[in-house]
Amino acid sequence: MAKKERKDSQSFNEELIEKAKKLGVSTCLTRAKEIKPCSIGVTGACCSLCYMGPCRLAGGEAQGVCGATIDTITSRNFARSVAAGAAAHSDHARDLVFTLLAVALGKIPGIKIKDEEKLRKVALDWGIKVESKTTLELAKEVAQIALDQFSLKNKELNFLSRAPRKRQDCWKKQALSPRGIDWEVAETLNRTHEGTDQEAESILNQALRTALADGWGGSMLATEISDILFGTPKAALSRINLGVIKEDEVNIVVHGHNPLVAEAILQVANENEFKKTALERGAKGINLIGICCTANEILMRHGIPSAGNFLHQELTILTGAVDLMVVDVQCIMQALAEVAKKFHTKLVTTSSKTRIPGAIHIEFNPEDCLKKAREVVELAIENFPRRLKVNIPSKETPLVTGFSHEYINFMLGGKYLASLRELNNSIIDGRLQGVVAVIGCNNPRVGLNEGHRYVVKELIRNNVVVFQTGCGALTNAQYGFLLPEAMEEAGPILKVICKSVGIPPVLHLGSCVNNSRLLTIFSQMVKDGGLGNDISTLPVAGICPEWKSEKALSIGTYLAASGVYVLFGVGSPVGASCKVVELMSKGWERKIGGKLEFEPNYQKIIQKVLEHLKEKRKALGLGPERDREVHDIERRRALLWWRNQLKGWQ
Ligand code: SF4
Ligand code: MSK
Repeated sequence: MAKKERKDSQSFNEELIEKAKKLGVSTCLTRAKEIKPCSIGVTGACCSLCYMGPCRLAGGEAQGVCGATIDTITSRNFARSVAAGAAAHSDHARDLVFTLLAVALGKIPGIKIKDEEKLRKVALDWGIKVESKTTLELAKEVAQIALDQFSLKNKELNFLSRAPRKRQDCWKKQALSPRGIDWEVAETLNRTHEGTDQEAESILNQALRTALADGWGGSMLATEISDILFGTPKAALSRINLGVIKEDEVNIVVHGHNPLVAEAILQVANENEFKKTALERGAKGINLIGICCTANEILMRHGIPSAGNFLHQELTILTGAVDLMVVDVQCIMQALAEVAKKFHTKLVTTSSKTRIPGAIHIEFNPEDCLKKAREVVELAIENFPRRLKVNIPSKETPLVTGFSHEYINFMLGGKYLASLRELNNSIIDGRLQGVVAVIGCNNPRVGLNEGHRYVVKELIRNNVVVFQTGCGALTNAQYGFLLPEAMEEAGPILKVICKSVGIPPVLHLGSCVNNSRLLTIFSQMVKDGGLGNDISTLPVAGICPEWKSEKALSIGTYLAASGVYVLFGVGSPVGASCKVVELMSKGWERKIGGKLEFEPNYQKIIQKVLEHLKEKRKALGLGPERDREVHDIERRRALLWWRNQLKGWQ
């Protein structure tokens, strides 16, 4: 299955790239070939922090005008990127907190809290008394405490208490426990200002603190509050690829990150009035489609199909069938406006934080989101008759999505025994070698998703269960890896597990901010027992094969700071400094149990990760896979039947 999808998926991308060339439109894929990366900046050796420079340090001994060394410059550049990534995730979270507050105060009558149980759980985790409080009262209290997380002064972030005790102690011992989210981001900018912190290790410590404020702060808040507001994902079937765009319907593509815009449009697009107007305009209906992480959010919660990943944003417009593309924040290419101009497509921005020249701006605020969503849908319907020639690749690939932390617990233990114990047991008895999170973006410099496809294929072949998020998940969904049928590419034991539980070998956990689900899952794996007393003792790892975003650097750093070995593909933004490379690898491993390395060779990434899982297993005394008999579901049923018969005879 996966093999067949792979070929088709590539071929129709190429078809549209050809179309772009004929129309004289450039895409990120063509621009990535034309623009070579700066050979000095690519390894972090360029400093532009002040106007005595920019200073480009080409040799190991060189210094900037201020005397800054290569170690200082690369660590400062890295820390600044982490701060930018943390700020992006956390500002996204802040917008959701304001949405929750607006709902709690009754300011958005059309939006209701979907997961009251999760609201109560978060409230209890935070020590809020839940008895005798209404849902809206609790929502207000949770929102207010969530807002405080951005500016905490003498307290640690609330969600740090989810981490295993040993991890919390490690952060305390190393003075890494983050304070308020905004505090850490602002302090990173100050420390890395020209003439401030000049010691690489100290600068990197601040990068760790800031990343932790993202993972256990901003990203976790964004995940939990989105679940409370819009529902905690459950397994669902959906589809992906450009073929989900429909020739005879009004196509609205939602792109970006904040789920509010997409949720509001989804809600109003189903109103009868709009369905009727769409019919009057000659369309059979209204088709909502996601791109990038907005796609992940609405795929996970509603099974809304996705046209693809980060690399597909320009290609969707090139089909000529997108009546309107609506964007909010992050990962939105400025080139979209130029591509849209060649077609009838309306490009709509919705956030004051992301204005694009040439786009129509319809600003969404929590209080008026449904009204603004109606304006967007109306505009899309109006635009439908203006379509010219369309060219929609016919291929679409089915997928299974919705593996929230809660759903994985339910899937493995049912409603009353929900836990990750079964996952731990499979690792303990050697059926599974471990768990690897494959995260992050697509990078057009890598070619058509070679990295994501290769690492996932190799991991499942080696009986490693894969959790995927972000655009990587959308990529491998296109290759059929998010389907139970992909078990045919898995190692024999993982295949049997997938067959008996009824899951794909690659589980889709959601968007970029949903990487915080990994922290919750890894913490629970420790608590559920048998795999040591810290995240750093688990046979787990993270791979970010095709990173491009500062957010990816923040994610990788918070996973490392939480005790995980993380490998990034593509290239190293700190490669200019051997000292910084060493500090982030062996140095962090000694200090915090996790480490971050950059390795452009995908075969080596897999070798290193498998070796790491083996070492972790050995340290736990688990050894290699046990020689045991594995049964598929039919054989298990037969055994159960015989056991019951025997009981009856005794
Ligand atoms: Fe150059 Fe120092 Fe200014 Fe950086 S901070 S640009 S190294 S003078
Ligand atoms: S959208 S940050 S390309 S995963 Fe979250 Fe995709 Fe990376 Fe953007």
